[in-house]
Amino acid sequence: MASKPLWQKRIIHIDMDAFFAAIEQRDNPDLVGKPVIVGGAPDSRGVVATCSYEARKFGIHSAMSSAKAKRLCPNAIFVRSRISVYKEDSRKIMAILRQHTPLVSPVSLDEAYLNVTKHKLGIEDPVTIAKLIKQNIYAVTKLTASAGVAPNLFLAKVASDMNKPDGLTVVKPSEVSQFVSELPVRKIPGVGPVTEKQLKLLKIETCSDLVSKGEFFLTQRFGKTGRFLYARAQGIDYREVEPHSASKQYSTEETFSKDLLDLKTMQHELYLFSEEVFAGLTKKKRMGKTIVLKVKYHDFEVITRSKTLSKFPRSAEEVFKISCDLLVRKTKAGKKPVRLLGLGISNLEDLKEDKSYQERDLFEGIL
Ligand code: TTP
Ligand code: MG
Repeated sequence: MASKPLWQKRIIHIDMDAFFAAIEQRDNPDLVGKPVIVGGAPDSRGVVATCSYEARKFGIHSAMSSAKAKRLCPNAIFVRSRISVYKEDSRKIMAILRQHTPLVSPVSLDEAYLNVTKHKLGIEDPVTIAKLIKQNIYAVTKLTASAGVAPNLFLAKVASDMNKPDGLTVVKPSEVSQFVSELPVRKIPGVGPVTEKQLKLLKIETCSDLVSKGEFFLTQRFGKTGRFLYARAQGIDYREVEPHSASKQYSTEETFSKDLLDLKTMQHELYLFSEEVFAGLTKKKRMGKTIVLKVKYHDFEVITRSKTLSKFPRSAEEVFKISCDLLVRKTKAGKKPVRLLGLGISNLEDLKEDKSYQERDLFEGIL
């Protein structure tokens, strides 16, 4: 087949459309065609988990406060999350993906990467495979998915987002340069509003602008991130689809019924979170060296602060101490009211595969 040498690596990224909201519309025909918001009630302090495409026309999006969403669209129908139902659909979707290749890496409930370079049934054309997957998913769940087909994970992810809902976007190896050239920097996963703003000050708006600045300039300015941006801007991504990296972070968070100003109360919350996260991971026989603290202030500014240790944390107390240190030294907690606190451990690894940890565990009798 002529296309074979071109497609050295065939990656598909699948992302379900308006996942939670689409499930609610599927399960309740009265909601079809209407602005549906899944998440907290509008008279609570909750937020929008997601909303139907009909609601998005009003400017509503994930993480917006439900109260604001209600102001933007007074006729919107608010529905509470039914996580167990969404998890069951997710399980079915991931099982469908694994019918095509064992190399499936779920990123969240509704999103996964597949490496289909060697397809289980020998299908060579990745576009045919993506079409089949979308059909399979619809047949089983009655939900639509968007797919991106590309020679690497980055390009596949950007592509899947381009023609939502029910999209299928292909970036052939020969089209990579053209595809990235006019791509806004904000489309690079990892570039948020802050980085976007910094880049804009330097007159960098597209991937072409990044490339023309050169690697030296970008690394001088942004360190490791500069190198990362320079690679992505050329469409380069050497990451592999790792089937076991289902969850890279284990975390918990809470939106408080009243904003917190008192550090002691926040530390108490972090103590409970540390116990939950450490015990949860220990039970799963997984652990990570990066402790991540998330703070959302009363004005909805969200920050994350993290610390990476040289060894796995040994106890919930250790996680607690690090999170308190981050809270006190790296956030405005105590000075600015806090609406939400979250704590996670990331860069997770299987403990079974890490001998040093097992040895230390046995020695210290942790598990
Ligand atoms: P997304 O894939 O980001 O969003 P989506 O599937 O609703 O819409 P899109 O068509 O743009 O892909 O997230 C998947 C689900 O994760 C989403 O349905 C709800 C949940 N979610 C939250 O609960 N909170 C959030 O902030 C986000 C972004 C998603
Ligand atoms: Mg989605």
